[in-house]
Amino acid sequence: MQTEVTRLLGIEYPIIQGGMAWVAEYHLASAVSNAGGLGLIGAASAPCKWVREQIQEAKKLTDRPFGVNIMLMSPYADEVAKAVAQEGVKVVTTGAGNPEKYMKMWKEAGVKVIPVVASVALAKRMERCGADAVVAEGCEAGGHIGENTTMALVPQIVDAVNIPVIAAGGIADGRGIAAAFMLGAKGVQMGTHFVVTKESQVHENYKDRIIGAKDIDSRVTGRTTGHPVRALRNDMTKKYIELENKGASFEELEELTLGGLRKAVVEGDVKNGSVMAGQIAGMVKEKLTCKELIDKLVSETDALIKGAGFYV
Ligand code: TUI
Repeated sequence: MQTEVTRLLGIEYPIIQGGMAWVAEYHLASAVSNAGGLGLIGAASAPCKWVREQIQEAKKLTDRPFGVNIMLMSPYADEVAKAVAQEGVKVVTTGAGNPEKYMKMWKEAGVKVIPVVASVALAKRMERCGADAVVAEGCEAGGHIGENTTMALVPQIVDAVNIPVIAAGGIADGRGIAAAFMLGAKGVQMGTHFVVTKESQVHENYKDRIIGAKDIDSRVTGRTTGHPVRALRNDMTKKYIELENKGASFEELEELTLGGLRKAVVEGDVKNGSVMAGQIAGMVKEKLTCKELIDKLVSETDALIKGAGFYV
């Protein structure tokens, strides 16, 4: 499975683990990198000190490349952006914004930069300012999302830029990876399936909620506030959507979700917390190790790409 993405990043398989807030910590990231993919530490809204410690711990557990995802709405984004360059992190991905102002610093430090984008316009802008690749994330994904589906977004971005495109959103098995390749992607990023891996440190209640989810179990909150977020339905999403339909203020809605992801990931409160997950949760049925998952993804994809069963 050598592609432009494996060559760019010096990894074995073009499979990137999403930089999920509260979920993507060093145990998970190093396990994914050791299994031949690219593990990411999700800086989310965490203080810079936490991110530095995570990077140092990951370095102890893997000699292979790993990356850091910078959530651009974080109050610590400026500090973390500098820290990753100083710590010699090989790859940075960004989410929930435009990372243009950090690009020069990262390129000078030799960091490979892969912004996550949800539109053709931002993909083109990222290519112009020196991005090495982009992740095109469709709205099947969990967490903060854009408007377009992966099926519609990926080929439009592939046509618009000359850098490699990595598909994300709605991918959980070899069929999804093979489909992404057919759309012109040179790699994939997956989140939800990695949440339930053995190395993932999230509360078992969160993992079990994903394993038990059906195809229609996710909801999007925050469409009215301009911050749409996909999570599995529960008391929180129900209340949120009711309030939204009543025209509640941004502050009222924020109060409902404040700390919600931590509540679900750390405390296991999957009723009142925010159980962010993609539409593909309904397909995730097993808690595998990262190596078992990646080996399974690679053999499923290989079988499809090499033609076995492709035309039957
Ligand atoms: O960033 C993500 N997913 C996330 S971030 C996150 S933390 C959070 N928690 C609660 C509320 C809000 C965020 C949870 N999940 N994915 C990458 C992504 N980026 N998806 C969509 C975008 C995006 C959207 C708009 C990127 C850029 C953009 O516009 C930037 C601009 O200036 O044009």
